[in-house]
Amino acid sequence: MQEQLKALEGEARGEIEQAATLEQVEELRVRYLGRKGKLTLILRGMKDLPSDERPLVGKLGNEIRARLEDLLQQRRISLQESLKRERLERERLDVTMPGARPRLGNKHPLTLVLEEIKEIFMGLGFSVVEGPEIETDYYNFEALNLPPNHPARDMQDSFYITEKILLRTHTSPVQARTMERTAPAVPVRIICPGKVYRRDADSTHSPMFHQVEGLVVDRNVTLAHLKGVLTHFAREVFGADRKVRFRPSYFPFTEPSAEVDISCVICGGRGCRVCSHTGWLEILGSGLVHPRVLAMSGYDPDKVSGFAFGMGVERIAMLKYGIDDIRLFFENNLRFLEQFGIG
Ligand code: 2NM
Repeated sequence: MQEQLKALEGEARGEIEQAATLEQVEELRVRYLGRKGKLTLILRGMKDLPSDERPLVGKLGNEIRARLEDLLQQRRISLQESLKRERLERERLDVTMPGARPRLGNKHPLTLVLEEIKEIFMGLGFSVVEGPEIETDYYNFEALNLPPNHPARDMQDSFYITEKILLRTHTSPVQARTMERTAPAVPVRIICPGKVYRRDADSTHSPMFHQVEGLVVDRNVTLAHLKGVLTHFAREVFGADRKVRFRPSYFPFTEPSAEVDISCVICGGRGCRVCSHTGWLEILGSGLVHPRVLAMSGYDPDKVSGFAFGMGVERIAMLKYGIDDIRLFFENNLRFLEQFGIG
């Protein structure tokens, strides 16, 4: 029986040393030391031994059990350690590796054009003034001499919130508010950039778009000042070799009024599809501030005069960059947006 026990220990040692997983170690524990295991099975035979041999065999059995349990535990520890080592090796992280650089973005084309416009006028002594996008009909229409029958006053053409409140259709109300605050003091030299809203949508009109309007009020302001400032502006944005033309027009808030055209950026004035074979491109509207507008804002039109102008930022950007659909500005398509300047 002692021989049997020693043989069993040898067999178990061999197998435990070969065990390659924790599951196999557990299987071996059950097979050798479990309640129905091989050691238990052999020790059951003790009842047939002479009583003086039993203590010795019992002691040997206990010793073998203790040694095998020890061996199983060592095997478990060494397997756990090698598993841990493998996992650490697999998940090894080189903390000296350079990080993933986030892609540097670029400014929206409208931001670039807006910044350029502001720089030009700031260089001429204008300040930038902003105001509310939600306006009263007084500042959006009445203070600007827009007659009650003007199409912009129609529900069909503007976004009304109540009978008296609407989304501004131009940034002129900021200028009316500024004149009202400043009068009778002069000079006023401001540009007013911002979002404006009109019920209109096609390839050249968006229900929200951006405007920059400008205003100068001072003593003895004339059409010559208007022409000088706007010619300088047109040539700064579109090139020093542009021809600039002032074409008579009509706005309720200016008298006289003029559209400002530049020689076509595509054909140079010979005529092409972009300029509808006229050789000219309209870039903005302008005029001398109507005496009634000055008077409503608190100025004496016999003492001061002014000129004003307004342009669509999207239109300027489309002409400058050769963009043929205004919706491209608002679709967040990176293939479009990434084509314009950096930083
Ligand atoms: C334009 C064209 C002409 C304009 C007039 C005024 C104000 F407030 F002084 F009356 N602000 N902007 C103006 C004049 C705007 O946009 C095409």
